Amino acid sequence: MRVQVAIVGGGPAGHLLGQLLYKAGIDAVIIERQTRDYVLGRIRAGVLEQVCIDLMDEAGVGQRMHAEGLVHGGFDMLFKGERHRIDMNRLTGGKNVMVYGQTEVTRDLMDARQAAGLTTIYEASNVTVHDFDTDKPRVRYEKDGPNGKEVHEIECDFIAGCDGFHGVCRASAPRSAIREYEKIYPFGWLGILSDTPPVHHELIYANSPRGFALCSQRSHTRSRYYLQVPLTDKVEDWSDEAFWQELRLRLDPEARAKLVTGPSIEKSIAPLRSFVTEPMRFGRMFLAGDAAHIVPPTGAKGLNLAATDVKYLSNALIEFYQDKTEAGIDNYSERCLRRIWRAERFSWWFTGLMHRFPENGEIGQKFQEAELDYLIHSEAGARSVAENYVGLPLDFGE
Ligand code: RFL
Ligand code: PHB
Repeated sequence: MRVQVAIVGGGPAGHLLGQLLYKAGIDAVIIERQTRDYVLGRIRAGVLEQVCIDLMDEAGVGQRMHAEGLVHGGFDMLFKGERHRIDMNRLTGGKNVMVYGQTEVTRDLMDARQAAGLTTIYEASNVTVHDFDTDKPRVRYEKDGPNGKEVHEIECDFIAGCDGFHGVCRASAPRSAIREYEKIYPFGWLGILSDTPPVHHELIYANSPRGFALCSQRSHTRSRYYLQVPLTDKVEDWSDEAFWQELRLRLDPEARAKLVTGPSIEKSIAPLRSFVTEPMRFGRMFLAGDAAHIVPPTGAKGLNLAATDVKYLSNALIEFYQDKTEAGIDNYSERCLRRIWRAERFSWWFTGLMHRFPENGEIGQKFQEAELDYLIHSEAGARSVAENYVGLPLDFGE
């Protein structure tokens, strides 16, 4: 098979790129290790920034998102037993975010791809990338045949590494050309999804003496909650009842009274990490999304960053094919990384503000409380949180 762009990874980044390239008449194939159902079964992001909403529209898949997504103009921060609202909409001059799950984003993109008759190769095993230091890169994978091990090869002009943190593309970049920055946090997030009405119409980020908690949602009838837990905890050790009990203890009396509990339909623990790869281009292979960077989920930035990488990459590829210029390609890494570091900084800072760090002692906690007090009671402080939470525009700083 020969295509212009071989996209490794069929998560939200790979699928959005596929759709934006298709709209521009560029021929691409997606090679995904898992099945479609497996990809859709991963419960992850829930909050879309305006730039991500705009990109869904540009990709022609925004219809269901606008019908079912919930527009939020603010969120609550809970500390010392009291809730304080960050009025994002007012503080940013009218900007909002949208609650619409990553699963739904991916499903809409997959459906559009299928309707357009575009090729996605699911269950491709042993994917390898080759010759991206030449102008004839290749992607190989195994599938079909007597034991599923028949080798297939795709020739292309470019490889897009949209294969997430554990993917093959970043791992194949020459070690001498890559620099990685990493911070691992000493706790994880235990998440639960349940078909119960959300405890509040907006999100609640809670800093409690028992650890961080987040009350999020997917719809008026489906809730998503998270608890800060030690990395040593196992998901099997947490019964639904134990989860709800602990969540109640981390909320304020009003939320505690309103909380509706029910059986979990998904429960998992995610470790928290800050991670950035520099650069994001190696010859004719580009990294985008979680393949290049990870943020702790506190700032709700991961999916949004993946979407903006993809926008910059599709623009660069469109310029290459239509205007015969490599300027966008040459600029890709630098352009993405500036935005990425801004989101990394915010996500790291917000994580530090909201979680318990026993190793920082009582004074660490006092500093945290003082900072929260400042942010809530200073217009400038609250605006800084709001501005970062709603996200940067695509052309920021230009
Ligand atoms: P993904 O989603 O990991 O998709 C990568 C795809 O590549 C496939 N793959 C391979 N395919 C072929 N060959 C290989 N060798 C392959 N190796 C891997 C995988 O099967 C997969 O299908 O990366 P992508 O597309 O870059 O998307 C990134 C987002 O998934 C991620 O940043 C967000 O989920 C992060 N995130 C959040 N982001 C937000 O913007 N807002 C949020 O509210 C938010 N909440 C969250 C989150 C992530 C969380 N977890 C579990 C880490 C909440 C949580 C709990
Ligand atoms: C979610 O709904 O999964 C979610 C929302 C906000 C975050 C992280 C995750 O900051």
